[in-house]
Amino acid sequence: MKIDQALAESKKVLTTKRYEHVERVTETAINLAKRYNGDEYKVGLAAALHDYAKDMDPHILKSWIEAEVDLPKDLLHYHPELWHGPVGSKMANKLFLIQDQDILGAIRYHTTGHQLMSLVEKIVFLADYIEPGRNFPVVHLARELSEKDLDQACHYALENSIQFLISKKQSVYPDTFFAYNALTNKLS
Ligand code: DGI
Ligand code: FE
Ligand code: FE
Ligand code: FE
Repeated sequence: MKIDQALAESKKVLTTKRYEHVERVTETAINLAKRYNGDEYKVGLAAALHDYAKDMDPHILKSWIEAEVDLPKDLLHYHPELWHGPVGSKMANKLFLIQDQDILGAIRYHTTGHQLMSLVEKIVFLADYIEPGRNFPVVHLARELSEKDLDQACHYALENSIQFLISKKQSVYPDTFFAYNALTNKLS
């Protein structure tokens, strides 16, 4: 599948606003791949499909999580916002026949991260966080870090996401802590 085809598929199922975010994430991810010697095709394709399931009915997402043996059922005890990545990766596999584990992992883990992130996974995770349409307070430093050190930038994004969720008295999915801890250890 070509990146343009993947973008066209996302356009079919997303609101205009969400689709424009996907276009910006794709461009941001390809630029990060150039900087960090990542596979431009893999990050571009994963970014083009990362929010494929974002605007779908939570009942549909729930039924995919229940049906897919290798999707963790504990997701159902966390916020429905966390469901579109894992389900989107399954849809990319079943509907578009994508089999590359790096691409599928980047879609699956783009919201939470996970313990052992590949280069492609880190790039898509970070691109989603820093794309030019984002305007939360700490995004500026995240963008600066993204030009210097991919691990530090991902670590900063994870740290701020955890702090943000806690400040809102929301739960934090364990994979987010595993991703944060792994990079904390790697960077210290
Ligand atoms: O799909 P996007 O809006 O582009 O971005 P995303 O998939 O990274 O994040 C979707 C939302 O999920 C965002 O508002 C923050 C929230 N989120 C991320 N990690 C967690 C979380 N929400 C909860 N409750 N727990 C988490 O661990
Ligand atoms: Fe998302
Ligand atoms: Fe994200
Ligand atoms: Fe996104």
